Amino acid sequence: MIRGKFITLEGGEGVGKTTNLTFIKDYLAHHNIPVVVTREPGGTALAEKIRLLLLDPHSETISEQAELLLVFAARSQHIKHVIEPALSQGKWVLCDRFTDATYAYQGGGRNMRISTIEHLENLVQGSLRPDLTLLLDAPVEVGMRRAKKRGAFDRFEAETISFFEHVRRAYLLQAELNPQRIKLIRANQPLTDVQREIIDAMRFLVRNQC
Ligand code: T5A
Repeated sequence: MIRGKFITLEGGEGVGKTTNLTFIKDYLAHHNIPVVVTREPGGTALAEKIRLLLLDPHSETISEQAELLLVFAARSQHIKHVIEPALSQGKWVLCDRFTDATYAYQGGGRNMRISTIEHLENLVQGSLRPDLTLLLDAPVEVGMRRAKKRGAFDRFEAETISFFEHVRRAYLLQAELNPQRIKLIRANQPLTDVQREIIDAMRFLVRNQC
């Protein structure tokens, strides 16, 4: 059995990850590629409970360290019960956020040590890394304006503009450090143009599969 491919979607708040997830799923289905769509934090019953804890705007103050460990606890469950089984059955996995979000939010936003994140990444993931990451990038104000339309903010969305500028910068740094894996998509354009860039970024991986 040929192992499936692992694709992740990343970017700041409201840049259009969820919107484009369905588009990518349909594109893969069109090429007869079986795909599991999932998200982080979340993807299993326990990991979804951890997600609720992390996003709850009314929770007690969560320390930066507790936040980081909760993110990786959810990820550990997700990898063991969803991601690895699907990949080893030859399915592709399309995931709304993964560890680049930890580098961006906990590393960039919360200023946690990158070496600590790397250590947890190696511990929890072993050699598992995405085959392709689509990084949707747009100015912070654009994403926040779009996210605002959806209503009440969660615990992260209630952060300051400066926090999100740090998140964006950390994402762009990840792209610079991993140019083979991370493809930058300009999300501040009409949806059809965003989706054209997504297809361009995915073509190579899909062509090799067909
Ligand atoms: N987190 C997560 C961490 O801190 N560390 C971690 O390791 C991980 C994995 C998860 C939160 O957890 C944090 C980061 C996050 O704060 P989430 O729900 O995954 O939360 O993330 P959000 O960014 O909150 O997801 P959103 O649903 O807000 O944003 P999306 O999915 O990027 O945006 P989407 O698709 O919902 O679009 C927003 C609006 O914009 C419109 C859409 O129609 C929608 O109304 N839109 C466009 N409008 C015009 N032009 C375009 N091109 C558009 N694209 C979308």
